[in-house]
Amino acid sequence: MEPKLLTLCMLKEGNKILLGMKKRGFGEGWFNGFGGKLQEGESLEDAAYREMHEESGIKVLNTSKKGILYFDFVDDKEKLEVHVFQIEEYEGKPIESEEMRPEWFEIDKIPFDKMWPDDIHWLPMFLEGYLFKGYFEFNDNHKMLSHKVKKVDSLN
Ligand code: 8OG
Repeated sequence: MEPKLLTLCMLKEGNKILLGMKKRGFGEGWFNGFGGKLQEGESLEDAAYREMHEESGIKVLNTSKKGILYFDFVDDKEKLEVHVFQIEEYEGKPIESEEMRPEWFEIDKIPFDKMWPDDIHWLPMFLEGYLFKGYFEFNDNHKMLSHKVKKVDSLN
């Protein structure tokens, strides 16, 4: 089965990172970056800009892609491919949306215990500026069964 394509936008500024408490749906109750599934005909970049704006009020002006996360949900055989973008330039201030409550965190106070369990394996690489690819297996209860993350020279 073809993986579903999703985006994830991370906004880091100085020693802070903007995360959102997901108020509903997939990942509810956890902090995360901002993003979601591609709509019909959308590019990854288009989807990243749209989702960031819808979920946080931030208007993205420029991004760079930093990583790809591959998820295999072994129980229902669903596969996800999440493209992780760093926001390089933006306008506006974060505002709460129906889906997300944004909050700035200091880098050394990232609430990994309230985030997807794979994040602790790749977010530090992102924060250090590396390009990375991650491979994860999950079961239906959002339990991580295996993980592998590597630094890469290119994302192609
Ligand atoms: O459209 P929806 O809100 O369901 O999109 C899910 C968002 O969550 C999307 O931005 C991709 C992101 N996401 C996953 N799995 C994981 C994960 O394991 N860790 C993180 N940090 N984000 C994830 O779908």
